[in-house]
Amino acid sequence: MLEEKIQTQSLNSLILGFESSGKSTLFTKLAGRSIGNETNVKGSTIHNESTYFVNRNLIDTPGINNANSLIQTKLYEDIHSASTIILVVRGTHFAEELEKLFPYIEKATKMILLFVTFSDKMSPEGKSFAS
Ligand SMILES: Nc1nc2c(ncn2[C@@H]2O[C@H](COP(=O)(O)OP(=O)(O)OP(=O)(O)O)[C@@H](O)[C@H]2O)c(=O)[nH]1
Ligand SMILES: [Mg+2]
Repeated sequence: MLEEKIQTQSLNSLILGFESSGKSTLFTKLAGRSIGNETNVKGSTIHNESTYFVNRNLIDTPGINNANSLIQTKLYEDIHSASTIILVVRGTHFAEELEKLFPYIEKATKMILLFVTFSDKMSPEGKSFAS
């Protein structure tokens, strides 16, 4: 039973980022199917959505904000039980979002993957800085 739980936990990949950073859009691209909540309305994802992706349970999460403490508490639990964190950071707000996300992951000994969204909206200076 415990072994089963550890195995399940170790196969979770959690998509994490601020509201409207493009998490659900990335989930849709990786999953190959839409969950229908990729909109420009902040907080459009209100609960976790999962799919099976490359031997893992890929989880789309509600965006980080400071308003809904229940969602935030659940996020901390999910971060704790995931083996991989997929960070989603807008290229247009790269340094600021990465800095604010850091406290969520600094104590996490996991694989971290970083996806930069909104690269189409980045300034040429920003793009050359990031590359
Ligand atoms: N221009 C541009 N728009 C994007 C990009 N990625 C996502 N979007 C748009 O940004 C909006 C928000 O995207 P979502 O994928 O819903 O963002 P989210 O992080 O899931 O948002 P919440 O669930 O509300 O936290 C949608 O209208 C997307 O079409 C991108 O790389 N470039
Ligand atoms: Mg979403």
